[in-house]
Order: sequence, then structure tokens, then C-alpha cells
Amino acid sequence: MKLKNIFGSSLNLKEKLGRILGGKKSKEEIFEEVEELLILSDISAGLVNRILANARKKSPSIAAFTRDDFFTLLKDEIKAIFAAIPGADAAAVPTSDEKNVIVLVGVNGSGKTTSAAKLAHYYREKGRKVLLSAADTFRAAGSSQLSLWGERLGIPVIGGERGADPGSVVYNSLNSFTSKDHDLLIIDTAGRVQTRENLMKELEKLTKIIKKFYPDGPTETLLVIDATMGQNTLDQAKKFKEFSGISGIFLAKLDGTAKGGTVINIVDEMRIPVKFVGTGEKQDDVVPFSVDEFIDSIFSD
Ligand SMILES: Nc1nc2c(ncn2[C@@H]2O[C@H](COP(=O)(O)OP(=O)(O)OP(=O)(O)O)[C@@H](O)[C@H]2O)c(=O)[nH]1
Ligand SMILES: [Mg+2]
Repeated sequence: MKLKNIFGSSLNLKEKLGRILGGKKSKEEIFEEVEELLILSDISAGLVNRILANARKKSPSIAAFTRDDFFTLLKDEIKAIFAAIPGADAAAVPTSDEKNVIVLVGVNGSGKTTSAAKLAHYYREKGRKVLLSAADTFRAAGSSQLSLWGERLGIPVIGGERGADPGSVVYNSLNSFTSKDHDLLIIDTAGRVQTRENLMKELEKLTKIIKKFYPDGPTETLLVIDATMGQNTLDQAKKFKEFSGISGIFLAKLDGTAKGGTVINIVDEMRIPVKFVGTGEKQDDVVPFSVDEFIDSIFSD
């Protein structure tokens, strides 16, 4: 699936803006209606206000105010949001032949295990030799859930018993990874909240173990965020930034939202690039995120 297909008709900003600007309206009326349109697209009120304030500053006189002018303003503002995030346009996991390690972390139920399976499938399709590591030994079904995915996809999974030390699972996984014919290790971890300090510490421990094998650490540590969640959960996700290794976001469950606006919102709040989006519960429901494609999808017909 292409990014464009996901966002294409979801915002449909051009058509709606065209309608707003089509009638004989005052600049104030136009701004009001545009404000409503953006908020309905799931962009937060704060961000919409900022976008519009900037647009106001730059906007030409009402007489010269066209749909395309507005589009350019809006596009510039959205571009600026992404441009302010380092690495926002870099692909996740460069397609080198080297051994790469991806770690998935996040709050409970955000979609880590499903996303780990999707990424394994995605990279295997690209010719990578993938190994999965089920380091969620915290929850009863944590490890078996990923093993089931592994069986279904025909991708090997290294796991451990419930209550086993996740560090030892990761250690065993890395041993298999280095000695066997694999070039991408994807590690699923237990869901955690920022208040469970031991779980956060455990995350740092996992990174340290990876660094014993690969001094540069994981190629990517992706924070899996549930796109349907409210501000409260987003605040929880923000706490993960204290764990400094996060390199990008896997935005899961985008299929359950008004889509386009959510991405802008989350990037603006989290200040971390989105690397992938999840669009459903199946293995193929994953799309690499590209800023250009995303902006195109909002602004094309
Ligand atoms: N619609 C939709 N559902 C998803 C997506 N990704 C995950 N899910 C569903 O979300 C639920 C939780 O997914 P998991 O992968 O188990 O989440 P988790 O983060 O591993 O959960 P814990 O290990 O308990 O913290 C499951 O029912 C998944 O099928 C997605 O992109 N779209
Ligand atoms: Mg899980």
C-alpha cells in the first residue's frame, strides 16, 4: 500500500478548501471555516491556531486571497513542522547488507507485537533475512503472541518463558543473530508505563546488552504509538523520550483515525520523526512514512 492511498481521500483538503474559498466571504469568515476544517481533520486546536496565526501574518490582502495562496501558506506551515524535526526525511533502517537491529518499545497495547510482525514481513519481502525476538516475558501471552506470528509468516522467533529475564532473551537472540544467517533482528518488548521505573530501567539494560554485540547500539529504536489515543496517552508516550535511545515513531492504528491531522499532531508534540504507519491488523498493513509523500497526499487533487 502507498502512503498516498491512505491519506488521499481522508483529508481531501483541496476540495473542501475550494468550497470554503469559492463563495463571497470575508477574510474572517474564511479563516473561521478553515479553522473548523483543520480541527475536523484531527489537527489539535493549538496547532491549528498556530498555523492560522502564521498564515494571517503572511496572507496577502483579501482581494488577492486565492485557494492556491492558502494552500501555499498551509503547505509551508506543515513543511516547517516536519523540517524542525531532525531525521524526519531519513528512511528507517538503511538497506545495507550489514546486520541491523530494530527495537520496538511503547505503552501497553500500543501495537508493538503486531508492528514487530509487520516489520518482519515488510523487510523479509525486501530480501532481508529476519529474526524476531520476543522479549516480552512480562505478560502471560507476550511471547506466544509473537511466536504465533512467526509461525504464520515463516519467520524464526527466539522467546522465553513468562517471567524469564528479558535481558537473557535478548542475549540469546543476539547470539543466534550473530552466528546464524540473519541480517535483521527485530525485538519486541513488554508494554510499559513511565511510572514503572523498573521497566524503564530494563529498557536501558536491553540497549546495553545490544551494545555489547553492536557498539553503536540498535539501528532503530521505534516508539510505537497508538494513533487513536487521546492526549493523556500521548503524554505517557512523551515520557519515553527520557529514555534517550528513541530514533523514530511507528504510528500504529492510523486506520482508526481521521488520519492526516493525527500525523502532524503527533510529530509536532513528540518532536521525533515518524518512520512507519500501521493501517490495520494484518501483516501487510504497514507503510513506510515519507514527509514528501505525506504532504503530497494532503495537497494533491
Ligand atoms: N486497526 C488496527 N489495529 C492494530 C494495529 N496495530 C495493532 N493493532 C491491534 O491492537 C491490539 C494491540 O496490539 P499488540 O500488538 O498486541 O500491542 P502491544 O503493544 O504488543 O501490547 P502489549 O504487549 O500488551 O503492551 C491488537 O488487537 C492488534 O491487532 C493497526 O495498525 N490497526
Ligand atoms: Mg505485545
